[in-house]
Amino acid sequence: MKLLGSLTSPFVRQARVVIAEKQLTERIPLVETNPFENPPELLAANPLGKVPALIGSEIGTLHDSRLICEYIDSLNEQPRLLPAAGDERWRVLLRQATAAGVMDTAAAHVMESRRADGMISPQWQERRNMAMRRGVQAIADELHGTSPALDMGTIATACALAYLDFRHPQISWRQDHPELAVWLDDFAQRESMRTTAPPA
Ligand SMILES: N[C@@H](CCC(=O)N[C@@H](CS)C(=O)NCC(=O)O)C(=O)O
Repeated sequence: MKLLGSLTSPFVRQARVVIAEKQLTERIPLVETNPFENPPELLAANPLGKVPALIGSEIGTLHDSRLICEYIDSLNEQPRLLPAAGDERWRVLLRQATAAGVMDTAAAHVMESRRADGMISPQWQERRNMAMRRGVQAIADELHGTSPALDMGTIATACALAYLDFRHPQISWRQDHPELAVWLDDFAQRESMRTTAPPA
């Protein structure tokens, strides 16, 4: 198997962290892929032309980071990152969905800011800034006073917040949520996070 992805995408990082936590890095190496160059291998693997895409699974080619993460989680039990059933499964999935929404909004904001002069919409930029701030607020409220386990939700959350640090300093989320910043800084010490950090 191999994972097609870029070194800067938070969606790809989420899959890479899951792969690392499951000790599957040698079995599922990353093949650096820039989606904006439309490489034929990526277009064949994902009709949407986005990364990540997973090639060579026993059920064929997979795309979408959440689907890829769930498939990788099914490959072994060490550790299980998505509870199989019960309330905890829904809590983890909700946390993952909020983080995915922050990533979607953050990535769209980056794309908007790369448009030609005069084509950038300040209204959309502001709408996305507000959505990212509300997303972080929801994450902070949910994690407040807890010691969250390593799971699909916390991995997605860490990748989303780290992406805001990387691409969106204007959000200044650390000032508003110091407890969350402490949590991320601690989580970021994990080897899976250190080895997948975007290039400086
Ligand atoms: N929902 C997708 C989103 C993936 C995504 O948007 N990836 C970006 C990189 S951060 C991409 O490939 N963009 C290329 C494009 O939009 O054409 C997932 O979770 O995998």
